Amino acid sequence: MRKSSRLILALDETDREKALDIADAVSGTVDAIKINWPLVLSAGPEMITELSRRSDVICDFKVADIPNTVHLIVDGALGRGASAVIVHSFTGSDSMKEAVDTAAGRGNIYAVTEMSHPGGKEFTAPNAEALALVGVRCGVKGFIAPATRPDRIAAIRKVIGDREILSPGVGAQGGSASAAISAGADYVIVGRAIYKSDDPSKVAGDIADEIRTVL
Ligand code: O7E
Repeated sequence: MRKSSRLILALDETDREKALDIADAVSGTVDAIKINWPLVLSAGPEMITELSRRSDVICDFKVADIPNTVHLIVDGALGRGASAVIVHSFTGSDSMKEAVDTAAGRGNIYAVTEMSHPGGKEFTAPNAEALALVGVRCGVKGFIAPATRPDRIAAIRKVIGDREILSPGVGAQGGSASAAISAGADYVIVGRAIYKSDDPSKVAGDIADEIRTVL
């Protein structure tokens, strides 16, 4: 994934045509497009391939399963053209290692350690540093840390060295792109603030400009 605007679009739009229009509008600005179950369930897994012609695609399937099932999901997503897959880290080192081994030479694995919504403070935040250490040992490319709590981005950065941090929670969830980058994130992930706006291209450009002010 290139590291230019440091902005990743979370394309949770469920209308296939609208999703493709938005992807076309912002693909020159964003460094990657992240897709999740809402778009895959409504438009089909072929959207992974379709979008991969426009941008790097990160499949945010938050995989949380036994190693064999992790292998099948990661293999399927990369086989359709994804550049990266996101997995949960709480499943443990064997599942995370299986994801990394399956992706080797074909793509990257990012691990979720702490979620950005208020409920993320209940179980994920208290365990995030320990989960991140396991992810480092398993060789993941990077981690997901919450833009809604920049102090937590800084805390995860201390544990993971120079591995990447992708940070969701900007805009609709109240987080700030520049604060997340300043706290140590490499990229921010933005969904509704872009894909629900009247002018996705302009909003993406504005967020990229904001990020540039703190680089
Ligand atoms: O709030 P939005 O609309 O900007 O969308 C945020 C996206 O990031 C959405 O797809 C959501 O599923 C995802 N996300 C979070 O919001 N919080 C998290 O803690 C983790 C993710 C996520 O993407 O995890 C993997 C990157």
